[in-house]
Amino acid sequence: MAEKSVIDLLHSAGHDDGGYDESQIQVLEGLEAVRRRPGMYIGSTGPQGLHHLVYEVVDNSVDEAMAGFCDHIVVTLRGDGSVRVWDNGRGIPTGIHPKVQKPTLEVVLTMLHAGGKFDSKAYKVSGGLHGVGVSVVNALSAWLEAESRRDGAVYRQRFERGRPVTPLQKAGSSEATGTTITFLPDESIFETTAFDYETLAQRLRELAFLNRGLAVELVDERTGRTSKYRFEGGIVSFVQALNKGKGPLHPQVCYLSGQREGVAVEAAIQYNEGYSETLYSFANNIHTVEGGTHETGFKMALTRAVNDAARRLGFLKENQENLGGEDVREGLTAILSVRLPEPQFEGQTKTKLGNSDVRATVDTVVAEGIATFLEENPQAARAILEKAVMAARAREAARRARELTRRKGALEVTALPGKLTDCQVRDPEEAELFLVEGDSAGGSAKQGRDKRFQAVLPLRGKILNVEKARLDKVLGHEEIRALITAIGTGIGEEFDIRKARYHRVILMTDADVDGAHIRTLLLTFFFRHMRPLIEHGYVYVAQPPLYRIVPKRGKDREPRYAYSDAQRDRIISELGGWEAVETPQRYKGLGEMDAEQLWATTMDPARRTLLAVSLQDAIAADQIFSILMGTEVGPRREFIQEHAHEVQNLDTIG
Ligand code: 0RA
Repeated sequence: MAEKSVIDLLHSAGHDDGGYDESQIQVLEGLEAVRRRPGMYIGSTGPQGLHHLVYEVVDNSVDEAMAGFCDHIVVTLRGDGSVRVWDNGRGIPTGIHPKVQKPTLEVVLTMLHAGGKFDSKAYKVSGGLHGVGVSVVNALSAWLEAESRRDGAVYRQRFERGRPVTPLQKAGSSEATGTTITFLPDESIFETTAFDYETLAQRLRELAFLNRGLAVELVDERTGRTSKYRFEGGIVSFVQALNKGKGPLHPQVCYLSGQREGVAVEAAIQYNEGYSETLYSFANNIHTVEGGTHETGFKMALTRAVNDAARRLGFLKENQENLGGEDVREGLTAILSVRLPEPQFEGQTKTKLGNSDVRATVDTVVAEGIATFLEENPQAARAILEKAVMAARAREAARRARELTRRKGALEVTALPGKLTDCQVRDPEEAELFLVEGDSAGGSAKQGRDKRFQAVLPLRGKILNVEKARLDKVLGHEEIRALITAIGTGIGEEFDIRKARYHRVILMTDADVDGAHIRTLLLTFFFRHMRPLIEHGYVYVAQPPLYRIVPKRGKDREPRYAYSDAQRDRIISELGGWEAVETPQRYKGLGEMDAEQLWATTMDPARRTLLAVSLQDAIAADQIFSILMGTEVGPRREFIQEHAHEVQNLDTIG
């Protein structure tokens, strides 16, 4: 294989079998391979792939922090579109590499290395999208400048499209150590090169939570905005932040940690008064959205430890059944973080940990930690056990209720809700369901749609407050029942993705605060009760236009539609300025569009833009929702005051 790894080179310094020329060819072939098939290395060339460039560089700095040599990272978004990642680690080594006969810094930045067991760093990631190496970032950048502060000096080297354009040069002296990487993503490779502050801030905050004491800053020189994260409590602070506004059931967070067979395990647990489960797991700082062996071990240990305590303290009598896993996770907020030398990432999105021995290791550490916590905190133990016993009862009641409705449903002629205007095709792959806010927009959508493959379900009034309602109550709500029946998958334990009647479920709400609210409600519902629907990429948000602009004269009086203020201004200037157009119509709601306009702007697959909802979007919605609807008034007031000026931003997803 042409893409020989740097590890091989670093580890085989003794026996020379190639030399300068061969390694030079490898460099060029390696860079070309990355530029030819960027998706193979960073997942995509869309916004996600673009942001991965930053994560890749930051991961290297975090590795330095995990090794104990770095406690500060600064990411700067610069006015020219470039990004700078600064750290106070050891600095990239600059000495001549014995094998390649070039400075190690140049080797690190130009040679592909397979999956990152680079210089046997203990916890470097070996799968997934992270850990591909800074050389990939270099290959995909129009230019990159690397600076290393080490051994009393500052060294610099510049690259263009991955190739060195200067040699490594000493550029001054410095007593400090660390690395600064500045790069401009290549716009001939990426669909978009605009970095999103929120996206980066979210990930950097997560890294700060996962690495206790590490200071991580984000500076946006384009806007002057800055954020700084540093958590003395680490994942304990993470759990407290997640439970903010959700009414913690016990004041102390259960924190446990341990190391066995080369795997470091850390978990923080706190229950709240709500009914949903929030368990975020990480392996080597990567969010394992699809779970995996560490999560399985955690859940098994939690179930066993809670049942043991319930028996011991008399919450379960001898003749009573054990509490189920779902019962002991009702109202649970937990972070599980594991670190291991060679993680295997599997699953559709490579976010499922596959190392089979990790399950037992996590199980042992977690079971012991929870047992100790429950013994040492009897009040917390009582609150948790009471809640789990209640959950078991409610689940049993819900099961009976479901059985009743199922029997009733079987006798009815048609199971589909009356409000649903279905499409003709039966192939879910082709079929789309529009969830439309309000009856008048629902009417336009029904008229405007392509009835062959587009179905419409209008949603009216206030959809229930899913936050406060248990699953059995949620089921009792008519709007939600119609939604569940239309989608066809069922919910909760009985959810079956194969029964989905549509592979596109499209939220179509007004571009105002109420619309954003309904969207938040629906996303929260999907997140909590139909999560695989989001994970499979079946949930979308429609993008209705904000303006309609009609040219005054000329042959072409076709109306133009603008989806933002900036686009409105651009269109008007293209048409010849404000004189050349009628007063632009600002749409306040979907209801102002007639059927044809709705079709042309928002529903026609050839002309519309749909935003795919990611799990990250849904998690964000869930958090906004908890704060807006939660039982505690304090955080809600704070949130509204803090964000009142950003309502525009709240309205955009993706
Ligand atoms: C290679 C070896 C060592 C550290 C690094 C690279 C390194 C890379 C980056 C990228 C951004 N920040 C970074 N910090 C360090 C090990 C250092 C040693 O052994 O002295």
